[in-house]
Amino acid sequence: DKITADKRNEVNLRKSLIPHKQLEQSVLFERTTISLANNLRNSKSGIIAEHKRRSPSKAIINQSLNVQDVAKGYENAGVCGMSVLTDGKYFGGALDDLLIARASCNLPLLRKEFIIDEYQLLEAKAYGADVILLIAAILTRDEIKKLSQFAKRLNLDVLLEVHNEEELQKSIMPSLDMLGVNNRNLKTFDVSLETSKTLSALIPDDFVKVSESGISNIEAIKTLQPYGYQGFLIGENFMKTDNPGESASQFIK
Ligand code: IGP
Repeated sequence: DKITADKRNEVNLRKSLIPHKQLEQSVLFERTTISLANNLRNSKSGIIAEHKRRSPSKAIINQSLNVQDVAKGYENAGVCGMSVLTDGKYFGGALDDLLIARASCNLPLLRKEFIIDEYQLLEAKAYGADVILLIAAILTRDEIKKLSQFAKRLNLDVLLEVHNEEELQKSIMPSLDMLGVNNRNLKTFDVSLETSKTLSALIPDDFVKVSESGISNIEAIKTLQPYGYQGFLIGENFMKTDNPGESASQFIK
């Protein structure tokens, strides 16, 4: 589809400008990564707080904050990890946002991106990520396998995102660490926590369960925990405020 075609062009351009050897030689490539999955298994809050300037569903969320302040705020709040949108076209993010977040905090960082190529995993590593997102809706089972196995070789955690049972069934494999259920319908942008509730029973226990999108209060988390969710990916609810770190801290006791 459209997003995949856009990404293909972007990745080809990037590859021609920065060869993969150069990424592999960057300083951060040697860094020891931090496991978000382990953090989530050992934490009560389970919050993964996102940096997101805008989105296709909401237009502008926040354009005035800088990544450094947001990262430090989230870390001080005590979140388990931070998600950084690196897609420019749809979300107004950049790989440099990831780099700045890395320089500003010690949280495990998720590169939030439409990953379609192993080259983007080398970029994730070179720019300081600890975790990568794979979206079942845009990948075949073979692609998920190839990309997740490559990520594991780079010591990156893998969060696999699904929206429905079919995507879940096609994706289950041992090279994944976390299974994320996206509560936002990709076509209508409607959010419903029912998606997380329905799919939870189908996720094998070896994976950390993460509920993504549309979480706007602590009650939502309390509702999802009995279904086995240990991770809660929250963007807009924090980013729409003047102080995302302070907003996140209200979710953590
Ligand atoms: C965060 P929200 O509703 O709290 O801002 O959602 C996160 O789940 C959302 O940004 C997201 C996303 C994605 C963005 C989930 N999966 C895939 C881009 C691509």
